[in-house]
Amino acid sequence: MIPKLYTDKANPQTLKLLIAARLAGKELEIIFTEDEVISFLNKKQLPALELEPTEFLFSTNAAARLLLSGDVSDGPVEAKIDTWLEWESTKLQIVTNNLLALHSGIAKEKAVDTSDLNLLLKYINKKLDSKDETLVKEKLTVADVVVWSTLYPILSNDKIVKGWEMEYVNLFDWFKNMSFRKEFRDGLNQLMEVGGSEPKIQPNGTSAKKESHKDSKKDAKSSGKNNSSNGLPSKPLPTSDPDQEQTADVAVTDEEIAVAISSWQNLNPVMKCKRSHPILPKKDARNILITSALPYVNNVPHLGNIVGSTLSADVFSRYCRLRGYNSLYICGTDEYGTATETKAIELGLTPKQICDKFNKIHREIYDWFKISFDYFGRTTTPQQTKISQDIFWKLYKNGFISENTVDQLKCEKCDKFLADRFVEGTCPLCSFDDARGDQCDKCGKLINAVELLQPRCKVCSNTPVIKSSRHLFLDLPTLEPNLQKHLNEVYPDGIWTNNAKVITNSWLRDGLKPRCISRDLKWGTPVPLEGFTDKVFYVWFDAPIGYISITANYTDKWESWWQNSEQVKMYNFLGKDNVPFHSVIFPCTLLGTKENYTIVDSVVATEYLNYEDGKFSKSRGVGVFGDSAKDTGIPADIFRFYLLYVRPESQDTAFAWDDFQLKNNSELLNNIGNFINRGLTFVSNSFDQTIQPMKLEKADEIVIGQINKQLHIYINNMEKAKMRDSIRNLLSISRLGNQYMQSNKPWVLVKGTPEEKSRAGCVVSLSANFAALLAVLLQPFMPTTSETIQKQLNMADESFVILDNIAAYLKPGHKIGKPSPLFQKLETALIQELKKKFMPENVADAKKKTPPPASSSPAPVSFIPTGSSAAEIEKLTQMVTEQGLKVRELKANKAEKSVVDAEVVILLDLKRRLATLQGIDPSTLVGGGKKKGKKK
Ligand code: B3M
Ligand code: ZN
Repeated sequence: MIPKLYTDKANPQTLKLLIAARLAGKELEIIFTEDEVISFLNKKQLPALELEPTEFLFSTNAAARLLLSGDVSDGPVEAKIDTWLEWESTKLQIVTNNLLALHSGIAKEKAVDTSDLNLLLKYINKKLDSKDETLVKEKLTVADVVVWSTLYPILSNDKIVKGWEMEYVNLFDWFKNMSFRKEFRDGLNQLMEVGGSEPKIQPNGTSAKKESHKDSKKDAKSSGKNNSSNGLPSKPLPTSDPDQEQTADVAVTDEEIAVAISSWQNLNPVMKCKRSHPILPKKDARNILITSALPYVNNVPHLGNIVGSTLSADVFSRYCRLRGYNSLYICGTDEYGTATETKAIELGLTPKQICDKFNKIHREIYDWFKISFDYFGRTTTPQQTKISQDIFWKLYKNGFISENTVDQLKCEKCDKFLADRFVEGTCPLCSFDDARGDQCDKCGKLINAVELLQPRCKVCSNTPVIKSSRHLFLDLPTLEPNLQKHLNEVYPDGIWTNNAKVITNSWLRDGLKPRCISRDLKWGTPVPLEGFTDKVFYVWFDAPIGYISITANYTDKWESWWQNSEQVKMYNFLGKDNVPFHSVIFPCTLLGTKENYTIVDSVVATEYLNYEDGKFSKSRGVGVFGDSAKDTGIPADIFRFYLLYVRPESQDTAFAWDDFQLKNNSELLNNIGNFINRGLTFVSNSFDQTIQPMKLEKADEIVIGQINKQLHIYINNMEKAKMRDSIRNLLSISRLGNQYMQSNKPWVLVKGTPEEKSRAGCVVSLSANFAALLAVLLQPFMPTTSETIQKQLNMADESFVILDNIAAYLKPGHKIGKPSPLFQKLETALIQELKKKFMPENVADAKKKTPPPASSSPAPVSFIPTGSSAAEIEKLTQMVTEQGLKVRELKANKAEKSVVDAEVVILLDLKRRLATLQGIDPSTLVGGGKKKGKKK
């Protein structure tokens, strides 16, 4: 039978079961029994879970665990879960129940003693690491469900929780993380439904009527009323995932409002420090050195590469600048090594030509994406040779370099030592004859290339011979204690994503081994030691030194950044596969010099971004690569926004076109775009483009308080490089703004009495100010859009700054510029075409089913901002020409029809846009490429 859950009104214990069932994907039949006992029981004990007829479970912890039992864990995990469950039922529940009873009974003025609870909260906070997402490491378990459910009534009640967020940072991080989970929110909604009348979180996509403006007083009243039985406050959570919630309620206390109003009235947003190159560390400043992994020159980066390193670092770096920190963002191409040599052979170019070619490609891509490096260099420079060799000599003189003989396969025909991936052969274990140089794909055995039977050179199929070669090794085992000491120092204050810590710790747990740092290659930094001068440094020894040499090419005072560990904090942004080189090997290299090198303080690593249901693949043409993103005609800002919205922070995520379209149309167009444009148009049309006096009423003060609270959370998230969360905070601010406009109806007021008209002036001027705040907060994510808003608001550059609290950016009397729409709708036709274009295999399948797109398909969106200029026309003309060429080339090469069609749709769209700009009726255009009406 489907288990039956008997429950009464809004019982937090029931919440555990509702969430557990959702997590387990199990169905429950819910039976609401107001105050009746279950017939055959002689006392009321709810909730109760009836598993089989008359077989009841009354312990909610046991029941929750049972529901989740599909999820079997190993012994140690089970033991930890036990400990949490017991702690929750014997300690936490007792304290929270008492507290809630007291809180609903006691007069408002009297403060309730929370010291018992504080001890317990402190305990959880201590148990959680700053990067832990769950109570039992690395896994969501019933412990999270149970503890969260019991804490929910307390932690979501702002009357009780005051300033605790700052005190129990880890606890609140965990609490909010859980609150973002769909199962938790849905469980909560269901509980509210059982509880009856209270406002509930809107499920995704419904158009249920929203209350236009909810102030904190109203919240307090309603929760007081409904709290009698269990004290479960029924307001939405303090931070919200817009996926789940379409209203933007933020409860604020009177104190929070007071702080916000005072800063609103007194703060003057002015940027104090001006940036001028070269940027050097300053005494008493927050000196932040930011790097993003140096991309190899054998490939064009795809959207996953971009979000993981350069884009993430860019957002952080832009944020630092807006906060007035003294930051420097360094990157460049990683040009040495086998990968470059191989690419050169493939393209018939010299390695140097490859480097030049790809350095340029990378630059252009990052330019287009508006990645604002302070300096973008490359590793093949004299500085690199000098600094790498210098570091090597220091390691050598300090005794951290040893020598050893290594057996390697050499292809005599190619005159090359073969890296593992250049050999194939027969597996020595299972005799599979297509084993790779590092692993057999049939039996899974890890192979040392020299063990392969009948090895073949992958390039020429010749049989390589075993040659021994002397190599240099970095003595990581001896350096390990120094590294451990450094990590212990930087872990607590730095930003170490969970994956960065887990990977680093697992290297240390296994014990470090000596690492070979030389290679028998030509394309690299020469090893300067006698006897090894025919070799180069291993690219992973050399590449991170690139950060230093690139800085040295930026400023000859590079040591002030790199040999200044007291004053400089270094943040590395990268994908998780690069973690050990940044957290173990490079730090050991620098520690081994025994000089005052700046060693990483923060490793911010992303998980992987997938493309739709699979992986990006250049060879199969799957996914959007940096150079093709711009050919879509969609502005870089939209890509930036979406990539950061789905940034793979704690798990792999995916770039999906349907979702991309949805987020553009809902969050950008309907939320932010709508809010900003509405407010500004009002100021423009009804108030002569002039900001009006703002005499704050209670409703204004509340919304300022609410927005200030979101600003705090935004800053807090950004400081931890949780960009994905920050985006949600700024979307909440916009939602609050929309609600504020909606409930104050300036369009009605403006037609009323003089007082009403001046009230309208206040409302729209406040909204314009919120737009100004949004412009600033949006800048790290969408720099071009931010600049457009800045222009529309006519905001001075030096007022573009993020302060600790909200401020009035636009004062009464300020004249704004000319508003125009910020975003364009993404039409389904275009999205469908792009899907096909970037998923060739599917094109083949789809071709059979769907008729090819004709020129009559709905007009794809125009992304050229309204208001034409000669420059835009020129740009579009060029795009039309290029796209036309592309189509002709495809046709000439007899490309598949659907591929050609996809490009034709883009061509037509470009032509249509050009026609619009030139004032020609686009419907008069003929089909792309078809020589209709044109005679030769
Ligand atoms: N070039 C690997 C990569 O592009 C490598 C990073 C070097 S960071 C110093 O993924
Ligand atoms: Zn060969």
